[in-house]
Order: sequence, then C-alpha cells, then structure tokens
Amino acid sequence: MRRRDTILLTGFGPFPGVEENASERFVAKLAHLAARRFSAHRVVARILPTEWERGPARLATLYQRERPKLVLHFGVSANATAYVVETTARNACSLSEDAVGAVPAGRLLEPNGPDRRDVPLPAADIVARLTALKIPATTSDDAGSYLCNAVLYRSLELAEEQEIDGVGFFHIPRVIPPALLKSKVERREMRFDWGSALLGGLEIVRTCLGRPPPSRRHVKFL
Ligand code: PCA
Repeated sequence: MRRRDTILLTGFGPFPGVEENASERFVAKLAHLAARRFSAHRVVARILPTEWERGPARLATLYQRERPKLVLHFGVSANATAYVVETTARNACSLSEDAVGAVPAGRLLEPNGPDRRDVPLPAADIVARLTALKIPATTSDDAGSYLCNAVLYRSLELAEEQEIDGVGFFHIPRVIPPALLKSKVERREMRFDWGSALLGGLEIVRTCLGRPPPSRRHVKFL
C-alpha cells in the first residue's frame, strides 16, 4: 500500500431480528482509531444496507468512488463469540427476508458465477496474532447464506476487477459487552468486549498492511 491509499471498512445496518447492528458502531470507532494509528492512509467507514439488492450494489459504488486498496467487512453473527475470520464466500443464498422484507430470486447469488471465491488474506496468521493479544478468534469457511456471504462474494469479484491489496470479512458477536477495567487476572483471560474488539480491529488492519505485531509496551498503552 502507498501513502494516502484508502482502507475501506464496512459494517451493516439493521435486519430482521437485529434492530441495532453492532458492526455499524464498531466500524465507526475502528475507523477513527485506525486513521490515527495508520495516518499515512485514508480510512473510511461505510454502512451497507442489509438488503439483497442494495447491499452489493452499494458496495460496487463504494469500490468505484473510494478506489480502496484494502477492504475489510464486518458483520454480526448470532453464533460468534469471538472474531470469526471468514476464508470463503459461496455462491449460495437462503430465501430469507432482508431489511425491507425482500427475498432473493433464486438460491444462487450469480447463476454463472463460480461455486466459491476464496479470501486472499492470511487468516491463520490473523487468528494467531489476535490470540497472542488475548483476543478470542477463529477461522471459518462458512460465512452463512445471508447478506454477509453475499457481500463477501461480490466484494471478491469486485476486487478482481480493480487492483486491490486485500479483502477480508470478519464476523463479530451480536452483543459486545463494555470493556472491563482490567485487573491482572482479567488481562490473562480471553474476552471479546469493546476494548478487545477495537484492539483486535487495529491488529487486523496492521496484519493486512504487512506490519509486524506491536511490541508489548505498545499494547499496554493502546
Ligand atoms: N450479519 C448478517 C448480515 C448483516 C450482519 O451484520 C449475516 O451474517 O449475514
């Protein structure tokens, strides 16, 4: 990545069953921190509508308008209790209602598209680096069959058409508890809260930029 290259972070708006999507607040906060920490780059946070039509369409507009070099998507999952680093998007969708009550026309995202597209990020490395910071994380090769998978599938296609350094998708828990004021004991425990979520988000960006892990001293004051 060159100086002033853009890092695009996306979260999602509400959808049936999730009135307030934590990924929306999360990317706004992470963009703020990342812009300060990686000040050579431009960091933008945008929210995608959780809609079969408008979600992927908005993403295509963002690729055109922002010309990002690194694109990191975040969405919530009822099953996630940690960072879930998605490694694959599948050409499949469930006939589930989106935020405006619409359902897809069929069970394939793109009738002529490949069965799957793989995420070109070092997922195992990201998990190892998060774990080293006591942030719970795991990989997954199943991003589900709802909008998160659909957006990732489309994003990987858009990335092929433009010169992009990296695209990733991260599921986070639906509910993120406030950060604890950490005692020594708690610091040894793995816990996904607002503190570790944001620390982890910065570490994900740092890994994707090809930077080494922060020194211990640095982590302490983050
Ligand atoms: N999670 C949904 C879509 C939007 C979001 O935050 C999913 O996992 O597909």
